[in-house]
Amino acid sequence: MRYDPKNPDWPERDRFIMSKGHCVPAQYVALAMLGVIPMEELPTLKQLGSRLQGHPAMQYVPGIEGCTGSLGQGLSYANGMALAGRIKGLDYRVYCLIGDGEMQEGQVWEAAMTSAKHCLGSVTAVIDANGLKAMDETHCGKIMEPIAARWAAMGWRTREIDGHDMAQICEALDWAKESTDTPSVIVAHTVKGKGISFIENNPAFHNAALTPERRRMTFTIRGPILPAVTIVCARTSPAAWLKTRISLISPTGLRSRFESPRRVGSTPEPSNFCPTARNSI
Ligand SMILES: Cc1ncc(C[n+]2csc(CCOP(=O)(O)OP(=O)(O)O)c2C)c(N)n1
Ligand SMILES: [Mg+2]
Repeated sequence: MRYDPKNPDWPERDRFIMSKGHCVPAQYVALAMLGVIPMEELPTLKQLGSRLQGHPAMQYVPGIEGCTGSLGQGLSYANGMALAGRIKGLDYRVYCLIGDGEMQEGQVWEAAMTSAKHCLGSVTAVIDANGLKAMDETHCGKIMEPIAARWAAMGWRTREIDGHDMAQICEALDWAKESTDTPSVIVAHTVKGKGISFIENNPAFHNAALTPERRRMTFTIRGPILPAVTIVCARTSPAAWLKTRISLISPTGLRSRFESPRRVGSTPEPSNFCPTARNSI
């Protein structure tokens, strides 16, 4: 993305909309690694009085471009920004991360048709296709497959990738940038909770705090996390990268600071609403 961390309001910056607003903690970490917000602020996540709330609040946090969290709205934001850029003669790009469960909101499809109708080549949607939503498998609400074919039918360029493979992610983002008049969608196949054995693919951990016992369990950071940190931060600020890497590796580092006492609570039972729910722990 074209972005200057020292000037988050730069009119020509690329925009990112976290349409699946509940994932904003990941964005806070990215903004902290870029130096837009202080790293020390991260442990205040979701605490009363903190500006780092559980859903994005653009009025409080620099680098947040829209107040999302009510699912389904982000692509409409992105379209508006792309049209504004066209009217103002600015060539920035707009990226929008959408959940596969979120796609069950009709507004997503209205917005997708709008992007294509207005030839918004500056818009890139990324679908987090993890097969899960809040309590069950995504298909328990409505069948969303085949995701890429549906977007293609509405006039989008499509690409499917392994969302945990950083090389594929970078390649797909470069591919999206080539477009001038057709919006692009990257369907990223992912595993929810990737990297933490008892959370992976387990709907019970959607927004669940960890019990003290589970907090004591050993976490294994694997998969794309450290490579992702390496690529993103080495491209921007090597110093921030080093600081974050030390923090992630350290037992008293970022991960444990995230688990503040206020967030400890009971872990809900997995839902049995969907007969095929992957609810084993
Ligand atoms: C309009 C709206 N309805 C319901 C919710 C509650 N909600 C929060 S996250 C979520 C699940 C979304 O699933 P998905 O988009 O697949 O995201 P994932 O769980 O995979 O991160 C739901 C239903 C919401 N935030 N907004
Ligand atoms: Mg999902």
